[in-house]
Amino acid sequence: MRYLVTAALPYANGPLHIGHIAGAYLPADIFVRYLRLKGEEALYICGSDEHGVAITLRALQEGTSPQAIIDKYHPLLERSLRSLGISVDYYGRTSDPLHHQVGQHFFQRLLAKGWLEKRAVEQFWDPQAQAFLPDRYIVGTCPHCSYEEAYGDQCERCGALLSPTDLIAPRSRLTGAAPEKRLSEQYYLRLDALQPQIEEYIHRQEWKSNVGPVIENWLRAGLAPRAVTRDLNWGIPVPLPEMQGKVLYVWFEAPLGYISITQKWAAATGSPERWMDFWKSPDTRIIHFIGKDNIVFHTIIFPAVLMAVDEGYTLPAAVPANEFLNLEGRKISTSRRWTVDIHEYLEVAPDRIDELRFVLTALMPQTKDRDFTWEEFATRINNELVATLTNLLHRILTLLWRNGGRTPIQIDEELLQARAQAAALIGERIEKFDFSGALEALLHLAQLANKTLTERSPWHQAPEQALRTLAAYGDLVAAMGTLLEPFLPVRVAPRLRELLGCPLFSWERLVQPAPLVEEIVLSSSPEPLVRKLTAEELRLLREKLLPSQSSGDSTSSADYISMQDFQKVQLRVVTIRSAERVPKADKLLKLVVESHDGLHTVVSGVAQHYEPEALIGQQAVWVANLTPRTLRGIQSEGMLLFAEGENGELIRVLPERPVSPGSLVR
Ligand code: B3M
Ligand code: ZN
Repeated sequence: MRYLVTAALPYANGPLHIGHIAGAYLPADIFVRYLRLKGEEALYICGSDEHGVAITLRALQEGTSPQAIIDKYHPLLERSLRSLGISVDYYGRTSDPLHHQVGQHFFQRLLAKGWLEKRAVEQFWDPQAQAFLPDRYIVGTCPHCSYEEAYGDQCERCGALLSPTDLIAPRSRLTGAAPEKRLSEQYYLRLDALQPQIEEYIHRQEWKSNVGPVIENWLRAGLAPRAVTRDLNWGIPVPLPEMQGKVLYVWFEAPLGYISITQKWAAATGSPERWMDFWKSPDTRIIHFIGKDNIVFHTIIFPAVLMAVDEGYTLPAAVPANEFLNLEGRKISTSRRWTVDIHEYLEVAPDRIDELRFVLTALMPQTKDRDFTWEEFATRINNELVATLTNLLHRILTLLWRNGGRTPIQIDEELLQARAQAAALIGERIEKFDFSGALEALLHLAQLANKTLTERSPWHQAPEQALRTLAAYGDLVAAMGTLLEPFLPVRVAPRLRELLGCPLFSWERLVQPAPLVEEIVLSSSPEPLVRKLTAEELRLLREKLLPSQSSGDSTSSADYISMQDFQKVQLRVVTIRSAERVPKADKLLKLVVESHDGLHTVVSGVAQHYEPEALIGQQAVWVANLTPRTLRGIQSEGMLLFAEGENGELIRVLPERPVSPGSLVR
């Protein structure tokens, strides 16, 4: 069996932060390092995702070109990953011409196979720029709070979900011109027709507990055709003459980057054909490490595309998506500068990389969101990594050094069995994508060794006796040089092996209760492998890396409203009784909600974030006393509240547990 391991291609419009690392890049790295120690052929592929509105918006905001944006962030992303010991075999980029060819080939193949259909959809046009405008490219006055810089998809000040038609005096962010409505032709992938094949694929796989239900929700709601082209002048041009000025939708082509980057890797090795060993062979398991916001793209859309092109592609064998890592109790957000960026961490604590890997593994959001705090960063390092793990090694090695620095090992059945069982359990948990559980098993082995060492107390023994006692730990210490490798590969594991003069052992040997070495010979005086984090260091980390709110988003006095004003807003919890799409408005849903005084109709701009069926019976927070307005001919009363995720997804706001419809929110 061989493995192709990928991690989500980060958008080249900003730096990597600890949430990205804990979400996808670190779990993939632990997994691939472990596979290699088992002697498996494991290829780790990643690269920059360089197309899409996310990139062009950033260019707009910085008054520069998309090319300048990706050329600024692509190297930073790769450098950040490699500095963290993320052992990507090839880090590519989707602006590469080869990726364009792959994207266009897939589009043409789908078209030829009849899986694409053309539709005319209403879009906004900038007559001056002669360009179609994504909703976020339109700005105007918010109908709710009169904020004059509200975007066409959402008002940043009051959070209202908007459509460009809601804005008062809408204007293009490109030229200031008033947008016009035009029909624009786009190609849609017929996911509806592909649903039977997709369901057959989904139901023959195992899915993590936090992934399966998300997929089932989408399947149960019924897959709708999905746009694979859009009006943008940045991305992979649609390879059809009549589609000038249009590009492939970023989420259609980005996963194809896994294939094009594998082709780049193969070419770089001098054997271009080798990419097919990973993408067109039944002997390969393809595993995509991603964050939960990318589940549908990796488990439904990408496999559907691979099946539909009918060119013998291997489908993903597992998509172990992680949940989100929060920072000090709040969502990490690059745009709101509430983040710990990797390149800044590397500047402040360049010799504490394994420590960050250790804490992010311990706090890995594998099946639920987790919270990173600097307090816990310090306690995990000092009380677990140092006190339990590296102190054990330091105690044994310093004592050994003081007693001559070398000794034949002594076989201690209890410790040998413990090491073999721990190695098996660590491997088992890694193979189940339970990386924090694997780390716990490693710490448990260290706790057991600490306990027996304290009981035997070689420091109270005469030198010869002490040496004999220490000799029993020789095998364990040698094994640690490899057991630590998937987790702490940047300094701790290599330094331990260097001190002992030990190689990396194959994992197959670690699970056998047979000695790995005959003697231990220390190459130099052992210094602590990890130092405790001092209060001063912690203060410095907090100060430098726990950012205050940037002025752009902090609430300045100009934005304050009086309590009297706020009390005018009537918020109530409602139950959604029905939900349906609004014809010719692919962002709107018509909801009927139940409050204390009966039923109300609300038109909500969440059709691209929620399938109607998924909302029925659910509760939400309703702004009850907004002036009713007519949207697409429907009288909409009030609005429901949704929070914005880091990648712009919308997440329903609801009470911690169900309450009776109409309950006031105070
Ligand atoms: N570029 C980044 C994200 O949504 C997105 C992943 C693409 S993976 C093919 O986290
Ligand atoms: Zn507003």
